[in-house]
Amino acid sequence: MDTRQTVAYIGIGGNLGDARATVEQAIARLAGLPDSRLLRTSSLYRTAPVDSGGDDYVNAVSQISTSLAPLELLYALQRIELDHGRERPYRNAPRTLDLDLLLYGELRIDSAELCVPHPRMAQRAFVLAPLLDIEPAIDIPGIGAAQACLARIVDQPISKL
Ligand code: A4P
Ligand code: MG
Repeated sequence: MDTRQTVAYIGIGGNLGDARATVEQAIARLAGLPDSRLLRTSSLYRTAPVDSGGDDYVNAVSQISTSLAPLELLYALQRIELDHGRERPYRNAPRTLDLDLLLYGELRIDSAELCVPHPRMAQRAFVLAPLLDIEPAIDIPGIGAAQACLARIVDQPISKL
């Protein structure tokens, strides 16, 4: 088994049903990921939908240390989504639970199944604000300081729960 540990960041979001409870359960599931350790989780945020409809979302970001390969981690996240009744009727549909692999160390991946850093994270306050809670000086590989990305965003209402 490859025991090298990589620090990865997971974006958590939901806007159907009791989204706060779902996000809290998802964080508990992240703590149980195989070959991984949950290091830190941001505050929870209430956020207005971006490119999406329905109720406000609850969003958070978790930092893990893992020896899972990126695709293994993605599949484990998709398993947790499915266990929360996630359906995918159309792109950006309201969802009980969305788990996105935001960052996997310094790695940059651009495949059909997986793009890391997550391609839209630098334009989204609901990702950047919780990420910066955990790691205020973090850089997004290929893009730059997350703090500078957040400073450029306007009109994405977000508040701590
Ligand atoms: N995929 C590729 N790269 C990744 C990655 N880094 N992490 C592929 C996760 N998945 C990745 O995702 C579609 C496919 O993307 C997957 O099969 C995987 O192979 P999905 O979760 O089924 O579909 P989606 O969520 O509709 O698309 P996506 O791209 O995850 O949407 P976004 O961009 O994440 O946007 N507004 C607020 N306020 N809060 C939110 O959380 N979320 C979205 C979803 C829109 N608006 C939002 C929020
Ligand atoms: Mg997703």
